[in-house]
Amino acid sequence: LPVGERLQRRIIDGEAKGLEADLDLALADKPGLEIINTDLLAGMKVVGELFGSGEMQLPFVLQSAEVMKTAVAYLEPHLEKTDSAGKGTIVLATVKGDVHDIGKNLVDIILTNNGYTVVNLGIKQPIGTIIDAAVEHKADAIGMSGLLVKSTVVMKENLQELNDRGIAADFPVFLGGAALTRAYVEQDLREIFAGEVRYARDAFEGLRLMDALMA
Ligand code: B1M
Repeated sequence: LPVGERLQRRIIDGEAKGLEADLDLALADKPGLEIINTDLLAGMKVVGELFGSGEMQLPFVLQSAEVMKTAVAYLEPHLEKTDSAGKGTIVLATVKGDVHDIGKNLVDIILTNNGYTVVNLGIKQPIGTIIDAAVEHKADAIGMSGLLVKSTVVMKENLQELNDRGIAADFPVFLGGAALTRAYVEQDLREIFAGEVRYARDAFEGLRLMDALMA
């Protein structure tokens, strides 16, 4: 198999043995970010499909996720970085009840490499903790991630909490994760939120939103 397909296979099979050698081979051919966006994410997509159709059990999904994380960590030093720093601060979290963090951590890497300070709170974060961190760090924005359908409801409640505390206008909110749609965020949620809320389809849209905000 060509190395790209081999990497995809490693994610699907949760096979970490020989991973770094394959990543080195792939790096000789294309930039780290492209390896993540093509080969690795293609593998995770298949994992999601197999899990969704009942052909793959949860412990194997977890193994795949671990290999994905190992691969991203290995590639991180090879990712393009800008020299600029201190462009702005974002508090980032996976919302309450949700453990999915691979996408959130990609957003962290991309923003950090592009000069932003990211306060990454981790997974299953209640809105109170997110708000406290945003206030403490004088954040320019709050980013919430969530992959479960129920997380879309949590995000709505979180926006309502920002409204209720009278601080919606202080923190523009960016939302991302597989269960969201642009219409849900930028129509339904925008209607109930007293501040600015935007949808980010992927980590790069997250970066574009931060760049636009800080411009
Ligand atoms: Co879970 N899981 N999972 N899972 N899992 C999904 C989300 C699911 C769609 C799978 C499926 O059924 N096909 C399904 C949700 C269904 C639903 O809600 N309707 C599901 C389920 C059901 C569950 C459990 C409930 C299973 C169970 O226990 N029975 C459980 C949930 C536990 C919980 O959260 N309370 C669970 C657990 C797990 C694992 C722990 C095994 C593992 C997560 C490991 C980890 O993250 N550390 C896992 C995985 C790996 C997945 C799938 C297969 C892959 C997710 C992933 O990492 N994708 C996933 C299938 C899918 O998404 N289709 C699935 C790669 C990642 C890079 O993409 O996170 O979408 P993503 O990020 C993207 C964009 O969304 C965006 O940028 C990234 C790309 O650049 N983005 C942002 C994300 N956040 C952003 C924030 C931003 C901007 C952009 O700004 C703030």
